[in-house]
Amino acid sequence: GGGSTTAGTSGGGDSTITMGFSQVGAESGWRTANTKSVQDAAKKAGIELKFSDAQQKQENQIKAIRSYIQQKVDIIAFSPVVESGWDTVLKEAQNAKIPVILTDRAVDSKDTSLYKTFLGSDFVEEGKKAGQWLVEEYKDSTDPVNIVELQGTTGSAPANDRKAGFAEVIAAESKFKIVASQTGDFTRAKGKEVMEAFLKAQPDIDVLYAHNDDMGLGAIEAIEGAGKVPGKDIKIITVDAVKDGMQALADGKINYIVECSPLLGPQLMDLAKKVVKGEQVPPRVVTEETTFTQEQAKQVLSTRQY
Ligand code: GYE
Repeated sequence: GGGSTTAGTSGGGDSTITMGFSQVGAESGWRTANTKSVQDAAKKAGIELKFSDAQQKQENQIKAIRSYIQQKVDIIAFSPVVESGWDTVLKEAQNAKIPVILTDRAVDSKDTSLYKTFLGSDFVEEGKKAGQWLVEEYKDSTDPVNIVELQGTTGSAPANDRKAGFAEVIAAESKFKIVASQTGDFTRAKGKEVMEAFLKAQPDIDVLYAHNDDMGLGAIEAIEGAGKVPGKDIKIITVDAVKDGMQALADGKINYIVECSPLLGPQLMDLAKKVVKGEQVPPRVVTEETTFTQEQAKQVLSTRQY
């Protein structure tokens, strides 16, 4: 347990692994489901979990990681709120010989020996899937398509990558135009607020691309508040496929959702056990995901786990 040098095997037969986990926050339905998945899986795996919520602030995550180092946990896992600025604290963990696993979001550190593996989705691919749906949806039209984009948290891997993947695919046709793009911090409240501003500034919006369901759901309130019909007057594409998002999709208010699974807990605990034992793990573990149309949402809604 925490405090052991050869973790899991030392001192009086205490083989419990202690994991320090620094979560991004509680900004979205996805995050809530992810936290539950991690907590449930730790319990099931017999791993002692020290959990902290950083409220979307990098400084809080750095503090949490430093405290886990001080407590000599066996392993640290965290979901980095933004991509940059982690080298110093990761080096501190490495010097203390505490292995680190990245879950959900990536860091941009050049030195990949600073962490053992990165478990999570391929966010560029998610952005591409969103773009591909749009290309297909407008394949018979030559008219300009005006798109507004609600970005995730500035500097986060999912915001950077979902933007890039989407932009790459729609760039193939000049009719697609992103007329406004701004962060909504992955929250419902901010999604609503920014969409209200978009609607005031942009007379002609055809499509909303929101980097997560929650911002899309907030935007739906703004669109309805402006007397427009979401899913019809403005087509909406989001990412995640949490229950509320899937409900809105089934109801015709969202047009397409790219799935991003928050159920990373069991895989994280498996990887953690292997790393603590000194076993080799793949440097990158990508989550499997799909996409949903309105018809598909109606079919699977009742069986969604999150
Ligand atoms: O899409 C969003 C959450 O990092 C994949 O963070 C995650 C994203 C998810 O707030 O809803």
